Order: sequence, then structure tokens, then C-alpha cells
Amino acid sequence: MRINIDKCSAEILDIGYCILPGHFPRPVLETCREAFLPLLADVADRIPDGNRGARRWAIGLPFAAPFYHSGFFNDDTVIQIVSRILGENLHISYYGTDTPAQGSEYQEVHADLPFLFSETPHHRHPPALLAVRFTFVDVTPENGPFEVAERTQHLPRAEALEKVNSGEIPLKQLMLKAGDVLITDPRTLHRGTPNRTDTPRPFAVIVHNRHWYYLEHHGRLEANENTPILTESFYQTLSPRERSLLRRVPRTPD
Ligand SMILES: O=C(O)CCC(=O)C(=O)O
Repeated sequence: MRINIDKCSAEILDIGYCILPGHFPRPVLETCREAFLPLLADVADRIPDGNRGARRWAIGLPFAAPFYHSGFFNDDTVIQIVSRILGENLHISYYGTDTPAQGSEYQEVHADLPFLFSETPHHRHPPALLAVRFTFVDVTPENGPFEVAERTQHLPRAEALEKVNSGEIPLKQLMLKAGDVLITDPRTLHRGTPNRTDTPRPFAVIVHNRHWYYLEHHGRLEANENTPILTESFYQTLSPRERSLLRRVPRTPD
């Protein structure tokens, strides 16, 4: 489907996100889902209670087979949209997943980032970071849809939380299909909801940053700390644009 880059960028700046329907190929997402299940089983063995709430795990993925697909990182449309907002020379700092399984609960409504200028909470400014997100399975009302409170990225955090928790600003459920790409400003308030099925619902995230922005903790993979994030030899096989995007990811020699 042809995507209107201007419209999508404007939506992110206005409501906090936009969706590119059916943008990534479903067979590739299915290979990711299959490869992810043993990794999730290993993490669930080590951290049975979850690390993002009950039976919910944040798990970092290496920039390597079987999870790295150039199509996720080097997509012309996605890069045009994120660079329209973040400017030229942006970089990718993290690849990971959020997965609720059966027994998970509602998360507290939250944002994924502290304020850039905490001393002036009313100061409205464009994002320094965008999350490009996609699910490995179709989302249904039963398996834990992501919920988002539109336009809350523009408000002081305490006011936004108060308005969402009191119901004045509604939370909207995003029923994403495998293949849909969600681009969000992670300051926009959101929460994960319970997965009531026996099938985990992995939700991938690729973090894109302005060229001057970097979060230190992105230098290690959540719940997957012993896996090399990016090896030098794999990095050297990538296209010039991918190498530029991943230039700040720590690399290990083979
Ligand atoms: O997986 C989800 O639906 C959201 C998870 C989330 O926002 C988080 O863990 O910070």
C-alpha cells in the first residue's frame, strides 16, 4: 500500500503514533515468531515472574540471524518517516520485544522515556526518539492489545497520567495485525493489557534516535545479556545505510 509520508509524520507529531497497514511481509514475521519461542521459554525459565509485570517479559534481540531482517531496518518508507521527524543522520540503538503471556495483567499507564527538560514540564517539543513496532502475531482482544492515550506526549507527565487514570483521556486499543508497523513517540502514554490466551504475543520494537541522543542502557540486551548485540563480521555484511543506522550499537569481534 502506498503510504503518505507527510500524513504519517503529521499524525505522529499530533496524536503520538501512526500505523502502516500490512507493511512487513507476514512469512518473515512467522519465522521470527518461531525463532522467538525458544528464547522466550529460556527467559521465562530464568525469570519466571516476568520483568515487566507478571508473566510479561522485555527481551532484547541481537542484530543477527534469525531476528535481523534488512526489511525491518532498511525500509525506505519507515526511514523517510522517522527521518522527517528526527532529522538526518539518525541512529538505531535497540532492538527488542515486549511479550505478555497467559497470566499477565494490566500494566500501569506509563511512558517509556523521562522528560528531556524536566525543569519545564509544559515545554512542548518534538521527540528525540521514535519506536518502530510490529507484532509477530495478529493481535486480538484476548491476547493483550497495546493501548495508547492519544496526544498525551504534549502534556506535563503528571497531568497526562491524572487525565488518563481518571478516564478523561481514553485509552485506545490498537488491534495490530502481523505485518502492520506502528511508529510511536514513546512519550505518549500507553500500557500493555492481559494476554488471556495460551499463545504469547511478541511485540518487537526498534528504537530510532536523533543523531545526538543516546540512552546508555541500550548498550545491553534486556533479559538476554550474554548474547552479543552485533558482531563486527555481521555488521560488515550490511548495506552502507544499515551500517550508518547501526553505527552506535556496540560491536563485538567474532
Ligand atoms: O507489550 C505491550 O503491549 C506494551 C509493553 C510496554 O509498554 C512496556 O513493557 O513498557
